Amino acid sequence: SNENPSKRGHFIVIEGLDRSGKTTQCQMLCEDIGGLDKEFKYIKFPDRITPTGQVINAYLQGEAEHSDETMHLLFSANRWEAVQGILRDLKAGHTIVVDRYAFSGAVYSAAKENPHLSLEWCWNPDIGLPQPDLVLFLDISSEDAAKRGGYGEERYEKQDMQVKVRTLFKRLFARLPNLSVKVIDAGLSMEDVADQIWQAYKELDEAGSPSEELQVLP
Ligand code: FDM
Repeated sequence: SNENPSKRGHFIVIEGLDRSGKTTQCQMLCEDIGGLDKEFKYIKFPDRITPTGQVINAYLQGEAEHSDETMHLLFSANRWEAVQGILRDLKAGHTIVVDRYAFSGAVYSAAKENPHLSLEWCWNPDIGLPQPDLVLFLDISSEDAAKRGGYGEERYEKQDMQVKVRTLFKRLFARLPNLSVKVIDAGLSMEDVADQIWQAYKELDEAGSPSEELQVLP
């Protein structure tokens, strides 16, 4: 149980391409955190349940068309509407594991064939969101990702898009020097990836509690 209930939880984000194993790894990490008798929450963006999330879901499934700019701002709003809950849970001492966040938000939009959506423009609406204590980037080549049973039917699950997304993730992380990013080779076995994630979690946990005051995305 929580030895010091006044300490806030850790805020951990897992990012990566489609088929990098993100969702499985989030689940495994949550199970391991729960196994330590610690409280945790799992969040996935986009959250397809909320009103913005329902529009996003219809768009991703090809059932609705909206401008690139509109969609970009809806993905961001879908995060902003979760902020109060995130802050409340962290304060209550719960660790939060997030499946995709502002980093996916910026790079998937910036990967589109639309000159208006520069990486900088795409990053802007997420400035000020709570900054994760740790970002785990599950890195995999688009070829290896595609070998895992092929991409699905959703809008962005195409190889040329995935190639651009991977390059943009690296460019974005390079622009955020104060962010703690750990790159993990997601081409390894599920167990090896999980081990590396667990190692990174323990380092974060043992480094003492994160600063009480959460940073925000710059
Ligand atoms: N995606 C995800 C975005 O384009 N912007 C965002 O802000 C987020 C969070 O939505 F192709 C893309 C990434 C992916 C699609 O994600 C759905 P999941 O993880 O497959 O549900």
